[in-house]
Amino acid sequence: MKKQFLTILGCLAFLSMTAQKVSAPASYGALPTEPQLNWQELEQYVLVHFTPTTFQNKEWGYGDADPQIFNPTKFDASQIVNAAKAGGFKGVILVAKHHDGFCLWPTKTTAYNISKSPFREGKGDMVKEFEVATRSAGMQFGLYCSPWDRNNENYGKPEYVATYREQLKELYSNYGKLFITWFDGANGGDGYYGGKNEKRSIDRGTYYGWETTWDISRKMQPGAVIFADMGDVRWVGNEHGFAAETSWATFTPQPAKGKTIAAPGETNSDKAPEGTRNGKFWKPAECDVPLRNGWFYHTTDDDHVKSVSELFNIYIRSVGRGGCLDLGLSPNTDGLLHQNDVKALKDFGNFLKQTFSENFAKSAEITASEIRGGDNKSFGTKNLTDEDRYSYWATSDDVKKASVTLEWKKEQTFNIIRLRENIKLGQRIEKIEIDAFIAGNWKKIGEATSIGGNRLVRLQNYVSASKLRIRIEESPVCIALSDVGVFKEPEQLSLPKIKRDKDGMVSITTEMPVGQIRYTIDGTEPTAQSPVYQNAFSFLTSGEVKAKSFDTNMKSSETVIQSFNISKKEWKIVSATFENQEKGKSSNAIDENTVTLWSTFDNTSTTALPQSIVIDMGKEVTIASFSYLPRQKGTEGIVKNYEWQTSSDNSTWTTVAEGEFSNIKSNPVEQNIALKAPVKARYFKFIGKTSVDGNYISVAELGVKQ
Ligand code: FUL
Repeated sequence: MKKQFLTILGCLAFLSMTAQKVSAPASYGALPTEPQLNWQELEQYVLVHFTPTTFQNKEWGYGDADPQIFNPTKFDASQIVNAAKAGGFKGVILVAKHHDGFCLWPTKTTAYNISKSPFREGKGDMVKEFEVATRSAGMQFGLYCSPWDRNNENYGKPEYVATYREQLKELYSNYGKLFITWFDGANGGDGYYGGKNEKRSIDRGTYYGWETTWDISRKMQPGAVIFADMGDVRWVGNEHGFAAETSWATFTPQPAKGKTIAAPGETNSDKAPEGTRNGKFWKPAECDVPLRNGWFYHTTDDDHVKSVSELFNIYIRSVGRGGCLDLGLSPNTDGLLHQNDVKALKDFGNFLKQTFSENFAKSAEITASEIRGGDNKSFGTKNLTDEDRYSYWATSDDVKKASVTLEWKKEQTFNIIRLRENIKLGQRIEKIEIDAFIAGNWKKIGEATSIGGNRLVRLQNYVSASKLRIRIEESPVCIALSDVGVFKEPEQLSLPKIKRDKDGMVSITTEMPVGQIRYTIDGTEPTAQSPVYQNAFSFLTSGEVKAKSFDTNMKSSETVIQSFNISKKEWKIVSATFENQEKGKSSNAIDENTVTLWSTFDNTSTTALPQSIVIDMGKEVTIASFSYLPRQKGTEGIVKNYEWQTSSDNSTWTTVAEGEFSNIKSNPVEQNIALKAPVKARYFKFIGKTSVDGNYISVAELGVKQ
């Protein structure tokens, strides 16, 4: 008995010794919380914008819409949610209140809410309907409640902050467990404000008392991450959905230029795409981007739904760089997603499935140059393919450079390599290189910097090899890699690129040779019967050119659609309030080149806004809409409040459009402003009344559609 007891004791001592020998590596730097880990695992979710603003065909409601216009007679939350699910998205964030202030739930805090609309005869709760649809699809739910409220009469006063906090409390009490609570950076400015129609400026750093406000979130929704410029998950700094090639999950937020506190809307976002190596906090990037041009539905964008290639490119630059992809969905006035959006999501989801269904790493024999503890038990390479993000291959404390080699019995063809660290131990690896064993030699085929929770290295071409080696070249501490994946994305035909020059000549090319390109100019979908593209052709009107590549078996690519304004071949500048040859001459505004600018910037100038430019179109044109393309790099001089005037003689002018380009600073896409009724004119004047940045204006291109 005694002997047996001693043997057991001996075994236990031995086990504890070996366990000690292979203790886990110490963690490194800032670490993620449980809600951040949950967020990381979701990888992709959607953000739904649907308020009276949809019915006003705007991007930012002013706060003055009559609730009666909110009448989506066919609304079906599950149609929207299930379309997102088909796209591979695992969560839904609903904008419960946007900047227009209209609450999609029957709140007690303001009369400006869904109960005053015809929706479900005033008895509806759209937040609930979305929540139920989301949970029945097996997805997680999140909410966006805009801090800025252009309807509330108290906005700008302390009373509003109290109201806002009450709104959050209602949302946190009645819609179950949330995975995210989203705080937008746009706040303060002009609005309806209970009929006052004025500008209300706030101090973004202090007005909302963010610490106190976020305490409510933390207490009532402890499982939710806070999204904000400097929240638990940071805004990536653009609305293209792109993190930088090197993107750290850690970040030390800095206040915006001239400010002392980093707050939503006032954090320096220059460094947000990259994050901060060894930053103070774990704040990975959320990459938000709408499926269409804007966040709200506009009929004119029905043909501007992102293609599978565009979406996959975004996926690689967001999810593939350790961030999450937050894709904007915009139901139409019926309350449904348009069929083009549904199709794009389904095709994207299928593409993801095809790409990631087979992980070639699973059939490889994987060896490592060194293993913590010396054997394959606790920290061995088997952990690299078990789909568990937190089991991992590790090296001994002093081994900071190491490699893993994957070997197959026969050659494999692939183009995507996935790497994940066990981020519970922090973000460790700083640089890796990838080699393939091709024709008897090791050849370097790729490299990457930040790894973190998920890193996808997409090779330019497919590689066929029997061995693949990942070399970890730089890491301040030992390695804790949880995943190696090897995948092949489905082969795709090279897509057509459609361009038009200043003379109105359209050319269509592909990067790689294809069988043929077929195209249409009447808005219809190109088919195998459409004209074959041979030479550049003249296209002087506004409209769409659509093209598809075909291979020799007549298998076709996705359709590429290029919208054109009317050709500017005959256009001339009549006058511009300011000419600056060096910083950007006025003719740049009509040169069909989206990079060159007309800019009124001049250090010595005292010229004040508004400023304008007059254009002679050479003949009378029937104008249905105007367009303004802001600069694509930088924000200086981007016009916020605009006016267009027309004239037939360059002397009598009529104002035909005026308003604000909402959200243009964060999402600088072409702004198309439809006129109430078509106008005939030979001359037009574009007036920039205010700018989002600086006391001057800049224009990349001006356009007209018939
Ligand atoms: C922006 C907002 O101003 C837009 O309207 C939209 O809600 C987007 C997701 O965030 O900053």
